[in-house]
Amino acid sequence: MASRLAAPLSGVAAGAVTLGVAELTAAFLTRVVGTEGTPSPVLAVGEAFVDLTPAWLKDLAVAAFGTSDKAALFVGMGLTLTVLCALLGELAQRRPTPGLVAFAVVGGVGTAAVLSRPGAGIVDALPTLVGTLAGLSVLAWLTARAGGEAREHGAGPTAPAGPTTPAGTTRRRSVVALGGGLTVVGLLGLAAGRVLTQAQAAVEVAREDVGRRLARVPRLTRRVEVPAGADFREPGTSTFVTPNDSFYRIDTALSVPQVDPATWRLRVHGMVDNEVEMTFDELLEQEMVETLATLTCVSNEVGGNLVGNAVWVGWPVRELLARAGVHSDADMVLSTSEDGWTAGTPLEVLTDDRDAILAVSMNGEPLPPQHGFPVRLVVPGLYGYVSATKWVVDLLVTRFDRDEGYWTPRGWSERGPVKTQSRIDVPRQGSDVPAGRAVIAGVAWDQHTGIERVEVQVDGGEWQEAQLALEPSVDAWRQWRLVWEAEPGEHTVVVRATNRDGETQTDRRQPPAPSGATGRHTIDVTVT
Ligand SMILES: Nc1nc2c(c(=O)[nH]1)N[C@H]1C(S)=C(S)[C@@H](COP(=O)(O)O)O[C@H]1N2
Ligand SMILES: [Mo]
Repeated sequence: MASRLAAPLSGVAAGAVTLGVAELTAAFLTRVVGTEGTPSPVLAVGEAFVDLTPAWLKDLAVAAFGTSDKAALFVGMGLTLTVLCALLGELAQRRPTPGLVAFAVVGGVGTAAVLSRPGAGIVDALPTLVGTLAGLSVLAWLTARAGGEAREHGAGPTAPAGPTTPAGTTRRRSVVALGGGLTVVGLLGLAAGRVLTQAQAAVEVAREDVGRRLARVPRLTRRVEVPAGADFREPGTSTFVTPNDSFYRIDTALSVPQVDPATWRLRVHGMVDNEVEMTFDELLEQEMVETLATLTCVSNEVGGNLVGNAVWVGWPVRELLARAGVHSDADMVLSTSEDGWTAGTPLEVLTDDRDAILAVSMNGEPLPPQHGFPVRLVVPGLYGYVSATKWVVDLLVTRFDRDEGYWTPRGWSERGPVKTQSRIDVPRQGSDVPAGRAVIAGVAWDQHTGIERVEVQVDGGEWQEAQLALEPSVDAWRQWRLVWEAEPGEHTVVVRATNRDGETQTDRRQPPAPSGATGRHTIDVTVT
């Protein structure tokens, strides 16, 4: 009796493994890679089915199942798929090749559903393809095990363990056990994948809601106006404000933390008079400021692109610390993210007059999930690793001799003030430049000190002062440009910046570790 189940169960196991592998891969795509479409075949097939359902049938379903119409849809899909897979298992047992082909066709239908979804790209098809391949292997393996060999050898007296022999029965029983086990594993994968993707979808909805609420933030004291003169718009250079989707991303999170603003809390504790706990709603009621700040990673190489400039909206951390009442012997705030990462920031930069903020918005929209939604720290003048905690949930007021941030025991400096830097954006390193009038341009930064002068040197000659763009904030980078009469031949171009304290960036080359790279960005170009 049990052995009768071998064939249908092989098909069902193959189906379950297909969906399990597909949903886990889909969760990886949505949460780690961040694709735009609907890479989940279960969701895509469900959505496509709803799209193809005539209106009257939809109305009927809603009338019959009410708000459970979606659950009913998925139950219906589940039953249909189970029956279909069982039949495919039977088919594969009798005629392996047509069985496997038919299974692949069903996988193809799932792939088509995924590709039919809005915003779908070719990568979105990957989970269904990988899943189908896994399912095909399971089907081929179980089918062969259950009796394929016997068929190949013919069921004569010499045939090893044919369908009717006792050995064949034993083997089919083992297929039932394996099939059952694989079905359970596949379904668990499916459930895990759905849970992971669902959290992401819920946060996307929450983020849209935050966007609507931010549009009417009641008390925004200062609004940033970026003057046109801050951006030379020189072709090939970075824009003054870095768009969110091209803003560099650095963090230790394998999958982007999904933090629901409704349950988000920020706790302030440690060396304070009163512990404070704050909800997201309470945070939005505070007097917000809008700031311009350039964020830099300590790992940025000279000339590198781990730097970006954005308009942020947030609440000054000093206000929150004042509310908590910081003890006079404290000198550090250890901020912790939802996923347990920490940064140790000197108390003084959080309490002086600079705009160190609990940011809720980046370039006019709620923080993108990968940049810390719903709340992150932005502290002008420090590298990100000691200040810019994304998904921040906890501020511990403490001392440097008691606590340390994530990167400190891993060989990076305890403190991370940014170093004066400048970068040549055009021409590119190694490029060909037509002879005649050319423009050399780029950016320079020394957050919270500001840039006073940028100079360019060609082939070891005189340092020539570059033209500077407007500087709407000393917390932001500054664009520069220089017109150059390029003469044919090989040329070396070097840039150096001087900050508003009159200090010129050093030419001494140092690697990023342990406290940020130094040296001057140098490029070689060929003028033709
Ligand atoms: N939670 C968390 N926040 C973090 C990090 C991290 O690993 N985890 N990395 C920091 C580092 S090293 C940098 S440079 C900035 C980068 O911020 P961005 O990804 O928004 O550009 O985030 C900081 N905040
Ligand atoms: Mo960083």
